[in-house]
Amino acid sequence: MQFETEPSISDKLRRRFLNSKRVLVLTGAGVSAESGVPTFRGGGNSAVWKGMPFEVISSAQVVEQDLPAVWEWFDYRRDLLQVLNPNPAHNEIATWQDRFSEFTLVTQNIDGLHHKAGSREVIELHGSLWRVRCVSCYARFEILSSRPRADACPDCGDPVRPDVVLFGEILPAGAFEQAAAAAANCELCFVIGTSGLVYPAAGLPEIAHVAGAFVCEVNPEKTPLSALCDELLMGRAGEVLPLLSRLGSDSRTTTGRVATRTS
Ligand code: BJW
Repeated sequence: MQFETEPSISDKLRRRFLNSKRVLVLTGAGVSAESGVPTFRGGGNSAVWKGMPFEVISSAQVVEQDLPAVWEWFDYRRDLLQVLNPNPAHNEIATWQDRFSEFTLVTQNIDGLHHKAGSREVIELHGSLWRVRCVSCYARFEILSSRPRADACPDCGDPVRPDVVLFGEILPAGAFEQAAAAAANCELCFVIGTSGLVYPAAGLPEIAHVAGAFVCEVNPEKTPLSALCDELLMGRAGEVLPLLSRLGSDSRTTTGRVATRTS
């Protein structure tokens, strides 16, 4: 889909953006799309690996049955990522941590691009492609690009696996609870580049909405979460988010195409 005009930003969102202190951002694969990272549900064949859809290769069952195949898939993706860089959306979000006094960034992404853009204290709900964990003692280790990845746990010698959360697996201890507490406490919540299909992450905007926050979705497509949002900024994150930071220096609202619901 082409967006030839900038999405408009309502006065309500503008006021919230300029005055809120407690802000939560939830990101998904779409925030990294403009960096060249394939999305999961964006169509095409990008999420198919040797004929296996990602729901199969990224499942707890395959880790148990064929760990080498899982490593092949994750090593391949890490090699692709090594040369990719944050885009204007990651960079914009990184500036927000100093703009709002209580800022929480929650991501479903495992690509590490928020960190690379300078974001600190990112809640990574689905783990990281840049870490391994031991299948037995659960020790975690960073993967350094300068060294070959470890096959065995340096502590106990058992095999290691990617430190990511696959379908049917539980999230890292405390991660969702911390994100849910921030969602329940925020005044403004951005939902950026996620299809809103995978739980429990997709439950966070609803927690924020029920607690009275203004919820704004940034996505070129509508999602199942759109209906609960107060405002939809329909466009690519790397183009839309920089418009928000310009609000402080521009008292006008922008005009153009947007689907806006006021509450
Ligand atoms: C742009 C853009 C641009 C494009 N700018 N936007 C409640 C109800 C039903 C089921 C469940 C439930 N609770 C739990 C479940 C089960 C399951 C689940 O949710 N299933 C559903 C699919 C039905 N959840 C789990 O299993 C979770 N575990 C769990 O709940 O544990 C407790 C439990 C255990 C056992 C039984 C029951 C409960 C774990 C979920 C782990 C998800 N893992 C993955 C793989 C990670 C590793 C890997 O990378 O291989 O995480 S799946 C995949 O989906 C990945 C993503 O993080 C996740 C979300 O995808 P995301 O980010 O939304 O991306 P896409 O591609 O779907 O969407 C991209 C969006 O961007 C689109 O909307 C585009 O339009 C947009 N876009 N370009 C802005 N430029």
